[in-house]
Amino acid sequence: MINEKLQEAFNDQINKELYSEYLYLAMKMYFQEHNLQGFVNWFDVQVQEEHAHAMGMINYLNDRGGKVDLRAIETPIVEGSTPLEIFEHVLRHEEFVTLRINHLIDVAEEVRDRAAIGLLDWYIKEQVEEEATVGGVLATLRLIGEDKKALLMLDKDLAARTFTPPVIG
Ligand code: OFO
Repeated sequence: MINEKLQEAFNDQINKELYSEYLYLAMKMYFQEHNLQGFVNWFDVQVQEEHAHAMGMINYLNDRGGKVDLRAIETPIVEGSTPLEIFEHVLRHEEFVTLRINHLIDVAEEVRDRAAIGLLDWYIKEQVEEEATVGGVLATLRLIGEDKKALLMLDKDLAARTFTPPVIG
């Protein structure tokens, strides 16, 4: 059986992962409205990744005989009205998620749940990757500035991103 405090922390994080999915879906809609189909694809992959992150935690609670408590997902608010501002928001959001995963690790360590620590090790590495990927797009957007042609070239690049279901744990 899983410790109750850790179960609560997992349930809270499941909600945050589902919120991330919802937030990126809202951002995908922004790019859909602006007809930047490569960005649409990039966020579509992001949505699927966040869903997989939530499912990884749901499956873990199930495997440990825990109780999954699905809570209301907050309305996503997309901060910013340009691709650059939106990616700044994505980075802020991922940094926040990294903090929350670190908190979850603290709880797992406090209750000495080694299996959870092993699982969360995957999540913390994933956060390093997420922040690096987002930081890369953000750096390109800063270089692009107001150059519409360059923005369309980036859009083309982002169209190549594909989703590979992650092997979590
Ligand atoms: Fe689940 O990593 Fe982004 O939020």
